[in-house]
Amino acid sequence: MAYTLPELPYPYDALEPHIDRTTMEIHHTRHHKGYVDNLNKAIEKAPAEFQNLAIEDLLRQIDRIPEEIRTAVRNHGGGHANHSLFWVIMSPQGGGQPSGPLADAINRTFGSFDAFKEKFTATAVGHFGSGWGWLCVDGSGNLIVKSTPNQDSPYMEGLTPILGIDVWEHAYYLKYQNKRAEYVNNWWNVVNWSEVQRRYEACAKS
Ligand code: MN3
Repeated sequence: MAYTLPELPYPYDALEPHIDRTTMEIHHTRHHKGYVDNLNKAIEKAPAEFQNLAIEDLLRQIDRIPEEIRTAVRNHGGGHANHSLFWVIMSPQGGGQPSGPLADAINRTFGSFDAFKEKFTATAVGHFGSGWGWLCVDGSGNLIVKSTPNQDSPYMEGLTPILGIDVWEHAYYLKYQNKRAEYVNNWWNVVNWSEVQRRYEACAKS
């Protein structure tokens, strides 16, 4: 079973003006597709136990993947998982603030939603070079804000990402050029909190 490029749950222009149509189309049809194709090429050479795994389960075992293909799985498998999450935690009906158990956990952990937002923004904007900013849940249910380099995934560290922003230049350069902070600040307007809440609550149950 090969990994496949997921459809976006909205049209390419749906996140305008915050993320432009051309960026979304290139990002999905070329960048994400490239990660999927290269992951499939790498995984063909993997032992049977690594075939047919959900991408999250494959990445959780990154240290057990044979060395010849580990870097390819890290980069392209991470890229596939990261982008698959990224598309669904955004929505044209996004923005605002979370509610329910996630809002309570954010207040408990960071003091307030604004303090969380400030920390997440500073982490994403301040990450040097290509990478991702994340809100993750650890094995004890704690919330963690962090960044990862390149296409490294929080699953590789035993964390479950529930919100993430791509801060590779390909995610914003056409519209924002070098102004990453402006991109990150505008991105909050498209965050799909109901999906992030659903993912948080799924962690709490498991
Ligand atoms: Mn990207």
